[in-house]
Amino acid sequence: MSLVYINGEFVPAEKAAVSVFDHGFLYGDGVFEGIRAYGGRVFRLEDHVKRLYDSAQAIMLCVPMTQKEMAEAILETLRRNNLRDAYIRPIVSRGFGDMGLDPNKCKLATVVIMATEWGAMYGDLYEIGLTAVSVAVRRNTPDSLPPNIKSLNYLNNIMAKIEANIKGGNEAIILDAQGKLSEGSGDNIFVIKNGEICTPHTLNNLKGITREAVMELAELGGNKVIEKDMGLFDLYTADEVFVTGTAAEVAPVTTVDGRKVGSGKPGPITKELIAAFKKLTLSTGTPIY
Ligand code: PXG
Repeated sequence: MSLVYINGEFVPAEKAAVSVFDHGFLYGDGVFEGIRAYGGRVFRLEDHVKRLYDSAQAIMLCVPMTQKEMAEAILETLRRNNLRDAYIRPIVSRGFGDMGLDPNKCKLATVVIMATEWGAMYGDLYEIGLTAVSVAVRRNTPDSLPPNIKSLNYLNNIMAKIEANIKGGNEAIILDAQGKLSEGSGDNIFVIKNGEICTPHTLNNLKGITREAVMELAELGGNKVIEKDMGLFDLYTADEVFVTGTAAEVAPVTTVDGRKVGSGKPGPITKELIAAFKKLTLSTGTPIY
């Protein structure tokens, strides 16, 4: 049975519980990360911990441990669960409070770390490509809830996912309030046209760690990634499209709103990046043991 880290203790999964008065549950007041381990190494652990603390800083949430202690707690959770290939979910919520939304009523943040065995998210879709559909729901604006905060309030993304499910898509394409491309429900988007690899700026989406890694890999391969504003037209007329995320990894998109992308099969640059990313995940990272 798996063990869950809760406020410094390891608790058996079925007993791992947080109060219903925790503001993470009452209001989605908290932040989280999604991290992967490959072959006994945690991919970009420090970057994920840094982003967790940046998210916390943005909502004025004090994490009751240092970044170094958090990284160590993540590694220890993996060790206690004897994991080598895993998905790790650290969560920091505002903590126990009363029924009012005032965060000042919560004296101490709740820290939870869960880890589970995990393989490929999309199965054979990495060969075929995903079906993506644009959705009516728009991404939260940066002046209401900045999409850069990986907060426990994921309803914006979940609304998009619900719509994608209804429309029969594997992933949602979310636009911002101006109709600019932002991201998928849980991944960033890349668009390739005439050999040029483009991705939206990160003001209207989460600054993905996989996105960053893929940009580095593209550059190493001699292709600089251009960050720019794009719209649906750019997706409909692209040669290749792919999404990136800790869960999704690098996943080709071969249909957008019923339009075939390029040849309708995963394109050559996408395939190269999938292979390079796989190599990177298996050859780098913080050793667990
Ligand atoms: N955008 C959003 C909105 C995300 O939630 C990414 C981009 C990719 O970021 P990273 O750093 O992982 O490359 C994410 C992260 C899921 C799931 O079940 C996915 C995420 C988070 C939680 C659940 O697919 N992706």
